[in-house]
Amino acid sequence: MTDLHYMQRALELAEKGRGNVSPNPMVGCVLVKDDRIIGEGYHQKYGEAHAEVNAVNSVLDQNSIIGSTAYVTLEPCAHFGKTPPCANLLVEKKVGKVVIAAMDSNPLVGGKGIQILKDAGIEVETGLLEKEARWQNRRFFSQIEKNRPYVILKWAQTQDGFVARNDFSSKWISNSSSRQLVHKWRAEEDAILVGKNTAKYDDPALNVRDWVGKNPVRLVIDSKLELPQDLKLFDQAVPTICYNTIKSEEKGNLEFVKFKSGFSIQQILDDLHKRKIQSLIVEGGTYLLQKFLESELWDEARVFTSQNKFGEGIAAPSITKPASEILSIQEDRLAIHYHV
Ligand code: AOF
Ligand code: ZN
Repeated sequence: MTDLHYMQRALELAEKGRGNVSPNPMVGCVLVKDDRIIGEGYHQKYGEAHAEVNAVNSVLDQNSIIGSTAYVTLEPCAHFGKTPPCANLLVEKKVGKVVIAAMDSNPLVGGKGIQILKDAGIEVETGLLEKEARWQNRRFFSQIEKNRPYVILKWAQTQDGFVARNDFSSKWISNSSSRQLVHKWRAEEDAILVGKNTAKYDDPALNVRDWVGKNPVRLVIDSKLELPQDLKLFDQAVPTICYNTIKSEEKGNLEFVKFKSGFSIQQILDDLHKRKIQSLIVEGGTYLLQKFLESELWDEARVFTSQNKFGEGIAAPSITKPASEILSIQEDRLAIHYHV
């Protein structure tokens, strides 16, 4: 078996932590001796043991760890946090070599974990499947490197580039399977945001109904507090924040947050960052999506394009800068484009 194979396994293990470890990263670890896996582990739950600890604990004959190779998807930690440093554990256990996929940009760890290993004479290799590891933890890395949540923009448009008719109706752009996929996406993110017109004309519940998963925190921008309070968004069934310029107030599950002068995308992202919200999906409308695109404060756009045409209506947002990587997936009759 190759190094690649073992790191792939470590990534697979890390994936098992998805949904249970945020805002910490998903991490997987595989211990290999004489080309056999002698132990494996992953970070299972926020605040609990790190991947390396679980991998070490899974080994029956602890002596066999001496001289083994550890494959970890993230640089082993160097700090006394909720658990003692994993780099020290690997040194104590006399691991012979450590292969790391991604460096940890957490200032508590960045480079220090590797230094501890190297100082103890352990061979260290970095960068194997780094791109995959960074993608897996892209929400964690955004939080720690950009000080803002990972931002996903989502909209549905007709083939001729409209998100709605002039009366704001949007029937027949999305279908039941794309709507179900959107519910899956909602369950994967910490927060969901819409602008005032979308809240008013669509009256969306912004929850997860067609998928099993947790509801994201709902966010709406209503600068002058003009939205009717009987909208589904305000039903207090899910924690909800209404950004405005009038008042700050908490009412059960509904919180009003006042911004002094209008609002900016950056202000909202700063507020979410403070709340340790790692990811945000923006579901419209065009004006708000366009603001995100123009400010370049976004990471992914997921665009459904239907086969029908409206001829006229409300124009879809447009991605001005060419995306560095475009993945196109056919989903039923809709093309989903991920611009990364
Ligand atoms: C994890 N799981 O498997 C690894 C982590 O809050 P603490 O004390 O658990 O420390 C969290 C930091 O530890 C995290 O931000 C990351 O930098 C580092 N590595 N964290 O939760 C793990 N290996
Ligand atoms: Zn650790």
